[in-house]
Amino acid sequence: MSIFDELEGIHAEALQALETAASSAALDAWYTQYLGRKGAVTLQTRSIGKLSQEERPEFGKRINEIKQQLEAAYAAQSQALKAAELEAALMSDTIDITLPGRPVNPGHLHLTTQTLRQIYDIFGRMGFEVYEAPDVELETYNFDLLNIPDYHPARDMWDTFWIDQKQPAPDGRLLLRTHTSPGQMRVMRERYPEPIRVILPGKCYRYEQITARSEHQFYQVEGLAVGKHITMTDLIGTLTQFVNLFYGPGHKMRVRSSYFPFTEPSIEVDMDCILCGGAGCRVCKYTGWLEIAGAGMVHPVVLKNGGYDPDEWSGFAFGPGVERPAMMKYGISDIRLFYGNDLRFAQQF
Ligand code: FA5
Repeated sequence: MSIFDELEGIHAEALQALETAASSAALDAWYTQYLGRKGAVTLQTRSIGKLSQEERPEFGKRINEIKQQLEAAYAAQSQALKAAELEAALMSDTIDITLPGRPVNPGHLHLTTQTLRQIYDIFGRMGFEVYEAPDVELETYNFDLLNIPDYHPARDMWDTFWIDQKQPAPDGRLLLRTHTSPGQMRVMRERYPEPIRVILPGKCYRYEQITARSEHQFYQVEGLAVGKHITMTDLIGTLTQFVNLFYGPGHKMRVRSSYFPFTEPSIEVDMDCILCGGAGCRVCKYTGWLEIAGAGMVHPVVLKNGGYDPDEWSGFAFGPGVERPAMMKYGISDIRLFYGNDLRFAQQF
């Protein structure tokens, strides 16, 4: 077979193969096989040396013609394939508007937020407004002004996360508030000489072991009332009303003498165990009672630090948590479930 015949054979074969290249990948392979650097047509140019001087121009011309034809055929086929592929993609992407929609999960408020809102609502009805104080607090507001100086052993009641300060701040050391009580001082200093009736919700932080009952971040809702004739009876009446509205009517409440440096006298408030109705169970440690808040009459030193003359003014304060009351109300046995991000828990409320 002459070199010319061989060339024509390759030409015919390439055209036929092109017709069967039905995908971009097959087309690329075809191009490499015939027109690529080591393709069959390209390699034919090397045969030119085997021809006589007279035959060479004719052979060269024919190779060029074939190359051009194949390039054109390749371009046409490539365009046709792309159009077909686009058409197929468009067909498969077609939106079938008759299909039923996928349900959208809109989410809902977290149990902590729901509980906070219930608490705002209850105290709002009793005339308390919401006051927000900072999470990052000065040591002096969290402790000293609340009658807990540096040397005071009561500081051990609140294990503290201190803020790492590169340079000492002029107003003293910073910390993450260990309770919402420093807000008492902020609101008093801002509002003097007006009477006060506020709740101060917020997150508290304690360098504590995490257990089923204790988190190192949790919420409290501080309550503060300051006026001219406020007594312990007002405090107990307010808390009784809270228990009735939050847990439902018919609950018993009791107060026990306690100690907080910023209240005098101080009390611990208990209610009958919501799970066993006071009969005694594991949750109430078989006492029939559950602690719901620390409270007391605002200490004269604290009133004075807030700008209020204790001979003229008096006040009460209380500080329940939020998660623990919610645990009691909804029968939740482990506080860690609140912030574990398990949807099976969150979706129940
Ligand atoms: C206080 O923090 C006082 N500031 C409360 C107070 C305010 C007393 C005003 C008098 C007047 P205590 O450390 O007991 O007190 O915390 C109060 C409530 O916060 C507890 O009853 C509990 O509900 C909640 N609490 C405390 N520590 C944790 C914790 N680690 N995890 C979850 N809740 C907690």
